[in-house]
Amino acid sequence: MPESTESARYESMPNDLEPLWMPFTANRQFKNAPRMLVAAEGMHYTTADNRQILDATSGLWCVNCGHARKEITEAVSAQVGRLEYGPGFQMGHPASFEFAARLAALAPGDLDHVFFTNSGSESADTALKIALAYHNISGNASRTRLIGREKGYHGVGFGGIAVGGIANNRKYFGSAFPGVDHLPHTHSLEHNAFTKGQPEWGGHLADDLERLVALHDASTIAAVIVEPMAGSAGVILPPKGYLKRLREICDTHGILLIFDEVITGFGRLGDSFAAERFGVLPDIMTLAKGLTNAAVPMGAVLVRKHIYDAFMNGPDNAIELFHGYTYSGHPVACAAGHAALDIYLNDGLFERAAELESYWIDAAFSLKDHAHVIDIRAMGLVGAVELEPIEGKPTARAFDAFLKCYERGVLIRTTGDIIALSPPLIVEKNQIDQIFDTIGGVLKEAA
Ligand code: PXG
Repeated sequence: MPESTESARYESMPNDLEPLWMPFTANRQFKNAPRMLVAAEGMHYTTADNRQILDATSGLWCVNCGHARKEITEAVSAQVGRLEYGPGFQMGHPASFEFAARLAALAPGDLDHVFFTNSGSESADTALKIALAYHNISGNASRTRLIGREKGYHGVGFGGIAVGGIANNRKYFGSAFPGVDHLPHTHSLEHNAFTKGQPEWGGHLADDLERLVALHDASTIAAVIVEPMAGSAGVILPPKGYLKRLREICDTHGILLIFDEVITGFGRLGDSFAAERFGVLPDIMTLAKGLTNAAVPMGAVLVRKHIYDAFMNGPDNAIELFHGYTYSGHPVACAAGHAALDIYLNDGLFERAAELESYWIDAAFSLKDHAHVIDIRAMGLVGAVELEPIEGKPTARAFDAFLKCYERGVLIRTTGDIIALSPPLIVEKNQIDQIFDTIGGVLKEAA
């Protein structure tokens, strides 16, 4: 294809928007007034009408190093030319082993074995399957029950929606998976509104796991999965002591603890992982998004040594886990992952997020007295501004703010009536100001 035609394909408005069924999108509304992104660099997107949009959401919480990083582009294109694909079943290539070793070294404790997937959803399903299989091969085949949490998001696979706790993501799809139960969520405007950082109230909600153990018996429970900070539900930070308490109860009863760190991994909370930030070691950790800076899709599941070792008992020539994807450990994704990890470490981006935290929190709290703001939550470089829903029109107030911010050059994300913010970790202070000034202006006008 001549270059001019090719660039037209990627940089101008398409003739026909109809055939694409867009994910998690109001298709007809979008197609009536499309918001089309054609390029990106650093902190900004370029739109089809050639406007610069400040990215306050790292795409979908995933472009933590900022856009179009040259190091990643070069690593990816070199790998496509060197080995674009190699089978991952019964064959290997160096980049996946090297990347697994680097992730194991970065992860806390003995989370030292890595299973590669292609997305956060696949990571969640993989983690749940590993938990079930682990108990099965360890002589505890009755441990088949999985425990999630209300408002949890673990992607859209059947396992993920079974343990997930967002009604719209589950209600159309049958009972999904038998024997699942849920802990209560920890969101409370009554007790915790406008808390900076981790809330004081709610640590005791972890004790509900004891109630589920009493109800079902520990011998039936395989694992508990939670996001250390609930992202999709609107940035719900863990109450003080909550995660430690979950860890203790899991230890008491031989239940595996899974942290879904698809959003919290790679610096979002001012540390490599939430497990580090909160000082609680899970048995299994799921990753995706920032793993490759989203340049190539990839997910990963990290497991502690005793879990991997439990599988390594049969004959040497037996496949130990009947699970995997055509693209597990894809060479091009590994190349992107290596380059992203280099950037995180060389540029000190996790530390940068920690250093900016107090500036970020103060900037977020500058919106405290705006009309209809009923809560602000923030930590690391993540934050939420919760708005009072318009009576009879839930989500409308936040979506209106989303559209107006986009018109004014700032990309935010909304979930329900909550504005969720997660800028790339390269964000500058003046850009933080721009994000909250723009939102503040929009809220003031709408009031
Ligand atoms: N676990 C968690 C904690 C997530 O946040 C997934 C799993 C699934 O990842 P994949 O790669 O399969 O989408 C996610 C994804 C939002 C939003 O704005 C959140 C996600 C994805 C898209 C939008 O709330 N989280």
